[in-house]
Amino acid sequence: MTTRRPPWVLAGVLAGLAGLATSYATAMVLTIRESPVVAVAELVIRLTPGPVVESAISILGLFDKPFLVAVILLVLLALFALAGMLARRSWWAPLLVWFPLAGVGLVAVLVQRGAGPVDVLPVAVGLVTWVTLHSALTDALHRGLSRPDLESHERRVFLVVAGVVSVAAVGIAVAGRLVGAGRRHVEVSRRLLRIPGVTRRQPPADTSVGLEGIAPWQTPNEDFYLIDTTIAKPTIEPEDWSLRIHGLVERELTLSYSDLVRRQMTESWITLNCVSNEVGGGLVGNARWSGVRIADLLADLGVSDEADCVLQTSHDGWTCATPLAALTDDRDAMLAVAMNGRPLPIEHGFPVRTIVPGLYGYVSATKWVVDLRVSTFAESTGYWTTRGWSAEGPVKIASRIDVPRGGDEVPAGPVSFGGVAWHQRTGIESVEVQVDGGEWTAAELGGVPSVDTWVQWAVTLDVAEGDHEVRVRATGKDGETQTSVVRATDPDGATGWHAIEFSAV
Ligand SMILES: Nc1nc2c(c(=O)[nH]1)N[C@H]1C(S)=C(S)[C@@H](COP(=O)(O)O)O[C@H]1N2
Ligand SMILES: [Mo]
Repeated sequence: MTTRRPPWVLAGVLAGLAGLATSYATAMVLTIRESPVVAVAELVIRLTPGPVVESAISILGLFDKPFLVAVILLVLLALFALAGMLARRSWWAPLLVWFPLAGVGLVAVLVQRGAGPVDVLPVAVGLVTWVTLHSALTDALHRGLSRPDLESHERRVFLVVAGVVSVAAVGIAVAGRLVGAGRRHVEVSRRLLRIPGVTRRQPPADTSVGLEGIAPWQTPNEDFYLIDTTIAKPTIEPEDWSLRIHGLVERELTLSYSDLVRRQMTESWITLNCVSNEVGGGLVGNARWSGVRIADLLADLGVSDEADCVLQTSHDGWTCATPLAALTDDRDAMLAVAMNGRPLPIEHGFPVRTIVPGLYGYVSATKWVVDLRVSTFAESTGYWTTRGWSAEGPVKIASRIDVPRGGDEVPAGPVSFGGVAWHQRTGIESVEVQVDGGEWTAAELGGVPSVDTWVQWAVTLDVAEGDHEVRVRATGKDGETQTSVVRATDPDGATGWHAIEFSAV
């Protein structure tokens, strides 16, 4: 067997580059994200200690990320070459490169915010391309080398195949970029959008109780929970969006985006909840939403007395039926165009979504909304209600402990407890905590601009050395105290008191 290395290195590198090309093209066409290589760069940044990142940025300026991506590409090239050389020895040795690398890629795409199954595809497609081509090219080398007389012929064939693979890889990457350009352009449109009447505002100062570790009263867009059933997020240019309002109305209406934003803008702090939120869970957030009140729109259209709900449909075909009363009473139920003073992020429903204070998202908060049909519950059911969830979804009173975290060790003596509580449409009257089944103590409450947001709470209690359990319960302004009865999220929201264990030392 000849020991010439270059053909093996070339085979490995070509197969690897082809895999990178198909992986890049898949990411461009099917997702709104960058390629898995960029995901790996972001993971590296996340795992690198802050001071190191800062000094890298200060040395490299704005080029820190391109530099890191270039380093990762060089490492990949070396690994592709290594896999090629390993194939010279045995068929299985390249597995030692393929699988760890695929594993790193998978972890990197899956830890991205709001990652779903579609984000795995670029890694999978890239791996399959790489492994298939790698095997084909190195098989050809094995065959050629076992017949030395044919070497020059085999060599020519090999070089031709190598050339074709390189051209095809570049072609696939460029095509992916072009096909994906349309959906990517939406992010540019979104960033450039200035919506009249949308303002950015700090939360009122008194909303914070000033205890470190509690969820901030205003949830930043990039930390807001994400729930939807879509595989690839809809990407809709504002000028391509329209909303049809029809059904049991005297006259129907179709609104364009510019029709919508020309109307009176309402801005309101509203907490959004998922019915699947477990007691103590994080599927809840509070933001300042800007949009057009649905009650005003419907009032102009003459809603029939028979109607009791509005069936909402999103661009991706998701539906929900919302009680008409919640859309026509005095609450700020709106077609929202902005979240915390910025155009809605794509994953939160750009360009328009519905927000209804006091109802769980699954019956009200349609992202990418395109159709509102005024109807009756007898006639209309939504995506989750046909799957056994309750037709009406008022948000239940709830409270959560954010500090200390479960399992924390704190110094014995005065210990600060804090968290959030909410009872939308009603408001929170009091929050109490109890350590080890002892007395309930009332917490101090932060301020709130309306009954539709959560409230921060904090209290300091003396705690002796040892292991402890702390529980929390809230009471609404209607005098209703949160029930201790534990119920699952299915079919209409969890109940029970949040409790955590901690030790004082
Ligand atoms: N188009 C669409 N809208 C949707 C959903 C969905 O699956 N598809 N899920 C709903 C649910 S269950 C919730 S809790 C909220 C979550 O909104 P967020 O992802 O902006 O936090 O969106 C609602 N709107
Ligand atoms: Mo939800």
